[in-house]
Amino acid sequence: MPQAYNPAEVETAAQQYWGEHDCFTVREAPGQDKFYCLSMFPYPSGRLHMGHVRNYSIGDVIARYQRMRGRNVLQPMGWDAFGLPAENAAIKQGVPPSDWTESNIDYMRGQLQRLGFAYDWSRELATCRPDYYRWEQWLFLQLLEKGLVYRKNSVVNWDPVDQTVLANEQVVDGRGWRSGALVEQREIPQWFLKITDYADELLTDLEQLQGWPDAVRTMQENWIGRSEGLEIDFALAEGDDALTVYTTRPDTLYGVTYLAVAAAHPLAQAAAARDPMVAAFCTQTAQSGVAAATLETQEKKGVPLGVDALHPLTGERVPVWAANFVLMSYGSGAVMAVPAHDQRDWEFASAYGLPIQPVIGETAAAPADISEAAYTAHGLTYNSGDFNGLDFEQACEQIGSTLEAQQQGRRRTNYRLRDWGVSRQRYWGCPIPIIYCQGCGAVPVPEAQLPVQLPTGLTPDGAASPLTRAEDFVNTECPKCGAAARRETDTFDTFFESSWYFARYCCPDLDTGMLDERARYWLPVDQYVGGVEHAVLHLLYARFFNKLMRDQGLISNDEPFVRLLTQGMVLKDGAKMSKSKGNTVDPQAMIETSGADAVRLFMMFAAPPEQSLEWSDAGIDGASRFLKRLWAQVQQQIESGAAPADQAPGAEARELRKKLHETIAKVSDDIERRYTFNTAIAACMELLNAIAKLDTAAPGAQATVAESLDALVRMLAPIVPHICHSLWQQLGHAEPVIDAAWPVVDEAALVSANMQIVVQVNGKLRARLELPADADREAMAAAALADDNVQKFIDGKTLRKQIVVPGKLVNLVVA
Ligand code: ANZ
Ligand code: ZN
Repeated sequence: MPQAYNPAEVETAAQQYWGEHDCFTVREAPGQDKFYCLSMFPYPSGRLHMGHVRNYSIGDVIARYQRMRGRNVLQPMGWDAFGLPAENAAIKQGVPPSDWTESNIDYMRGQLQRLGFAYDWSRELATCRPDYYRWEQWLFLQLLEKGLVYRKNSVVNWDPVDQTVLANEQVVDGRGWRSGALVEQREIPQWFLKITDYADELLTDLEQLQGWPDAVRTMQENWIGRSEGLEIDFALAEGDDALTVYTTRPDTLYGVTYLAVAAAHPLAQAAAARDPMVAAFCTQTAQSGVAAATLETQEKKGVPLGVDALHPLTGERVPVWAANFVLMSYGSGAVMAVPAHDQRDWEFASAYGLPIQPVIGETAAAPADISEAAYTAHGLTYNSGDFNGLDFEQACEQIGSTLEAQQQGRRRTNYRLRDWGVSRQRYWGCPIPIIYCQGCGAVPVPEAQLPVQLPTGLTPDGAASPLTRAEDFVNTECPKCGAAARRETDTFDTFFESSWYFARYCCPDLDTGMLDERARYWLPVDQYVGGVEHAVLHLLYARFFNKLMRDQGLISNDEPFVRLLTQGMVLKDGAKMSKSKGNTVDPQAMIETSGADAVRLFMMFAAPPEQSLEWSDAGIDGASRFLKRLWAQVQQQIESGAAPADQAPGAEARELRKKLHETIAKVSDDIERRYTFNTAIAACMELLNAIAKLDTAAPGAQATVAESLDALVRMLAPIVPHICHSLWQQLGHAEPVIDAAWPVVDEAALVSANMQIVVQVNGKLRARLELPADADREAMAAAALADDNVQKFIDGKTLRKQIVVPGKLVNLVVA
């Protein structure tokens, strides 16, 4: 009596087996190829969503596949456990963030286990635990010593009613999310990491990342934003001072009609002290926010400073303005405005009636038309003194050299990338290990006193961080002079934790250091899988931390992630599944009704991993039906007993074998190189159909079906591991399918039982014939001569010559 497929039973049994045999705990095995497969760890928000299920199914398929290819595979899992949602939940429900977080972790761990992911749970980490964050406090202090950390004033969103700093996402239309109060910009001292010291390496090493999607590398490149240009000093008409500007278009120098500085520039500030109009403009600009995107689109506004500068080549006077589109934090906070060839300058000049002087054209004979908009393309110089008729490179070179010789110019590289402000005025994060002393200033916490533990019992109420009121935490002694002192109450940006967790998984139990030699064995991560929403910041910070840890002598790899797969979104009715849209499907319910394998199969089958996936209940049913068919086919095979020995396979069996080995080749390539798990599954489905179709009475059928099912179960094992675990056992194998070797292509089987040949008469195609693959020259010629159509063309003529190319063609020469 064949057993019916019962997913719940099969899945419990497989998971029990993996647990009892500790199947996924790994150790370093020097000499064996290692493979580190990592999926981005989740924020423990409460329950898994479909995006998680998809992400982790993809990672698991790759990990299990690599294991069957004989690699020593590490696949860990953990929790990105600090962050704002825990504080929000605490405010709503009155529970401390630690309790909320830990109970979410317990629930979600159970869900991941129910899905059968092959994680080494012995390495599980949660970033909110002191044995983890202690080492980032340690690293921070090392960097402070090295001069890679500094403190400076920086702007935050201040809610005057709740008396608290707000994260950007807590500011809704300029108002505090809870109080509704108008948010103010305030300057407070904050800690920064000098990521800009690594800007150049972060950019050039993108070259190494050939296993990353091009789009992600481009996004990183743009974010770093390297720009090569010239710094030019414009002497001020009165006094000895000069105003330095940064430009990437030295070729347009003769088109400068005014200079513009940021409102925060010292020259504007000095003018503000004299002139109330300037003062009013500066205050207003300071309030209106600093987001780069708004700078591009906002109305161009400015005010003249009443100061003139001198053009470094013509000596002409040009007025200096303050303008809201100039950023204090970029270049020198001042620009030479060329309204004819820069659109922002053009809009500004048009608004304030400043002259627009074209100096670039498509030909040297006439400048471009700039009556409707600036001409921003490169071209030839015009109306440019000694520098007419030059192209962009020539003009930059010659003008640059001239200014350098005058000591009024310097070549310079700038980056858009800013240093990373890591201070957050939040409770649920890693404490920044600093103590403030009246006498000694900011003093690092001595290494022996680490970790600085976050008190876990506090419940935030929406106003200032409860840490600032936790007197036991705040009050301490200065490590230098012993005087009463106060602890830093800011915590790290939670990107801090996620920037190095991939390394800590290698040695999560280490309590004498951040990393040990195990990290050198496992790193870099061979395959990283996660959402494309992390393409810029998380990946950039992780790459940065990797280099910091390398320069600290902890690891030796330059880059953390060799290959990156960015998975697409899960959609429902064409829209992103999300709580706010109310269109979520809870994976838990699907797992309970259809089983983990069906959910995994559907996820991997419905779309290639990098594209969005449209959720469909019918799709889940289709997946279940396929699993039932697979199960039934194996049952049938088992019932039919052992294959008769020494029965030579006939043409039909040989065709199935050919299909089998073609499938092995395709599935291997689809999983390993192309990541197209959907087409791999489609090929497996076709193979199952071909197996079912083969007449069981055909010569050699049974042995070929046995071989095919053996391989099919192994090929599907990474995707639907539970059912394959069971079927593999039922097929009589002692070792579990997770340790079975991936099937190997038999090249000989790929050769078809038949071959196609063409027949020509006097070089003209007259027939195509299908012959047995082993037909020799005589058999080919005989078949050619016997063909009806060929007969028509040789009938009544003399056969002069007969050319046979084995396996290909027969040419009959007649006269
Ligand atoms: C003159 C000029 C003429 C410019 C022209 C552009 C086109 P990237 O490529 O991003 O480095 N700029 C320089 N500092 C600035 C600041 N602090 N705030 C706003 N804009 C600033 O851009 C460099 C260009 O951006 C510089 O080249 C400068 O304008 C402007 F036809 O100088 B340019
Ligand atoms: Zn002191």
